[in-house]
Amino acid sequence: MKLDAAPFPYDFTLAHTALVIIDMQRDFVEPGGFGESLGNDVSLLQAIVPACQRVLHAWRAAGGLVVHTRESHRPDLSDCPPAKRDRGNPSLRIGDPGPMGRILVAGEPGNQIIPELAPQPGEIVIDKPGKGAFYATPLSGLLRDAKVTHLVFMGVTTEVCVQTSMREANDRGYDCLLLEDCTESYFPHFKASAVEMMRAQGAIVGWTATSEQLIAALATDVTGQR
Ligand code: C5J
Repeated sequence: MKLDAAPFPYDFTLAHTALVIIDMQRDFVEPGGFGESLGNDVSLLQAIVPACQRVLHAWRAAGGLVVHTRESHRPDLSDCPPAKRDRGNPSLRIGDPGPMGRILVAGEPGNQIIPELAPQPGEIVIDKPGKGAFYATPLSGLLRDAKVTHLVFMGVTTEVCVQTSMREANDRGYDCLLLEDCTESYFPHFKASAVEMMRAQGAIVGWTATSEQLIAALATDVTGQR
């Protein structure tokens, strides 16, 4: 399949590509979670949910592999370095009780993926203690076993966990595509810069395209009209 991506076409086969959805959790997207405790306007992130849903439905219908990630810590916070918990001056810190349970702690309501994008049985769910999806997680081995060589990214936030995960993947040899309208930041100018820098210098980190482009390519492939 060939996508008319930037800065040049992105070639991939569904059998060797995973859709990676980064941290579309209630803690980041809904009021009362970690994102809002840091002083952010979460409505910016909510705006991408319909486009993410359209991609997820199309990807599932085409039979593609789906990976969801959650930024998530053990209840005893043994995987949360003090440097991460103690930094800054948020109204709630990681592990503190908030309106949706303990902030960024596994199993708490706020740590779950938003219902609109909830994982289905058989999809991979990665709990990650860092920003990147590969750091201290089993993701590399799972992708190797599934013979995945290409990753299509969406999720939040563009310049933090999405960008870190895409850079980690790029260094591990994956061809990465970012769906521009399926990723968002609390800071629109950070999103714009991150998207631009990832596809710069001949796709130095990866490619970018829109959800419509991907969905159109999937539809073409499913009907065999390549
Ligand atoms: C942040 C993330 N922003 N998922 N996490 O701390 O981008």
